Amino acid sequence: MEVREYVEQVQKNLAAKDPNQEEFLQAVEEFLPAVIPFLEEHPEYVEKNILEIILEPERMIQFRVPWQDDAGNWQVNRGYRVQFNSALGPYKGGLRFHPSVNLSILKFLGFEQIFKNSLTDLPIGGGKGGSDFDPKKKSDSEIMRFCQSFMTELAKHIGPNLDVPAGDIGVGGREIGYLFGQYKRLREYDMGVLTGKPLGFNGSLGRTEATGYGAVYFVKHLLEDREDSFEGKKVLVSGSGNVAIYAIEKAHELGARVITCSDSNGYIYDEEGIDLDLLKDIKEVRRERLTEYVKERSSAEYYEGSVWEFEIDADIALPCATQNEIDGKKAEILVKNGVKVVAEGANMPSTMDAVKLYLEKGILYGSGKAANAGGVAVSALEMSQNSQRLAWTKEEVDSKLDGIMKNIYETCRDTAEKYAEKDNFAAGANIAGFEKVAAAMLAQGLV
Ligand code: NDP
Ligand code: 2IT
Repeated sequence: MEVREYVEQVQKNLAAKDPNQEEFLQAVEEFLPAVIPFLEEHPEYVEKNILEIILEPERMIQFRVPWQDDAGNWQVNRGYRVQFNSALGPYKGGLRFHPSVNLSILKFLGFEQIFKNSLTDLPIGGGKGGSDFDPKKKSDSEIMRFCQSFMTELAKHIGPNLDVPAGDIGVGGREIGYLFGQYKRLREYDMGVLTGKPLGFNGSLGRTEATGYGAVYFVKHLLEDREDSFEGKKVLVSGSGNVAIYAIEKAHELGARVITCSDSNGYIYDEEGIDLDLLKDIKEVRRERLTEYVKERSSAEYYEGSVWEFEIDADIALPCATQNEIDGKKAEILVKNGVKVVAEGANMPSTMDAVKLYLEKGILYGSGKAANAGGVAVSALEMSQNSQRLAWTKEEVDSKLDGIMKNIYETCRDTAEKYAEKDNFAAGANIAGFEKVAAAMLAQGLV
């Protein structure tokens, strides 16, 4: 059978099995065509039906999370962990707490995590988990009780050599702290069971910053390759959470001016550049909405809706909020705005139509599994430090992160040239990520 026919058949079989898993099907549809040229050179993988095997998570866990709110009412949420692939190491990937969480979203995230983790060249498999719990407007005690109940079940399924969760949307240092405390009560003080731990108890310096910094480092290396830099560039950022904040911080440090950030209600346009101290205070300390920002900053304007509908000249776009925030129409606005580089701090923020347009228009595009790999890479460095019972300095971690992002950029670039076309970094990421995982799976007997 022709490789293309095989790939189409695999896609059809999956769509028939999981017709309602829209996001998962989207992530697969973006991935599979990219690996065709690689498979054509490696027929042994097609003979062994590697694609259908890799699309099936090794294990999925779903559980009940009952918890009591401050008014004394009992509530219940769904908890999940998708243990997708352990060819390269223990399952590794974040936990997302957001009302939209379902199996489709977690399977898309877990699937992409396999190849992202492979690109880091560190010994980590792929997984993802979370809950449809909505952390907004919850008290600190409610968050704690929820985390304790969630971990009471999850603890049965994770461990430093089995599965090592971390944060994602709605899960940061506070939540990881509560989750860790509960794991410790139930099992033992095993610091390697979670990453993104607070600095006071075996977290890694630089993990909080890693995803945002990493996305900017990815672009930095891409620009350096063209004898260009961030200096003087105008940057559009979406989101105002962990990834967005540290992408803004590093972009400013490298001489750019970030003029937007957003949340799920609206966005800020700050012509003078985002005031990061104010943003951090509002989001990290006070945990308030972005509308607070304009009250305290005279150069800023607030608009409802999506930042990607904003018409303004800019050079670089860093989507750092959530999946499918940029569709074809919004991508057209980016093109009109004059954006030349899109690098994804978020996971799958661009729809297939948007990606198609980037490639058509020659926009340099770093897909999430390459551009946002810095977070999980520093998570893996946290695991190394925990195993050694040693803590590295912030400079050591940061220089390793920069090196890893450089390597990821170059791998995407070189693999694209070898198998796809020049500057198709997304294809390069898919192929290079897949190559290592597929080889390991084959060598391990396709288990
Ligand atoms: P946070 O919870 O810290 O922040 C999420 C941000 O995105 C908030 O500003 C939030 O706004 C916004 N957002 C969330 N959902 C939506 C939505 N449906 N529509 C519009 N805006 C939305 O999460 P992170 O910063 O950690 O994660 C952001 C993205 O980066 C996600 O795609 C995540 O998977 C990805 N990522 C995260 C990594 C990490 O280390 N944390 C690593 C790699 C990728 P609001 O407050 O209104 O909800
Ligand atoms: O999407 C991601 O890579 C993350 N949320 C980080 C995962 C991790 O294990 O640090």
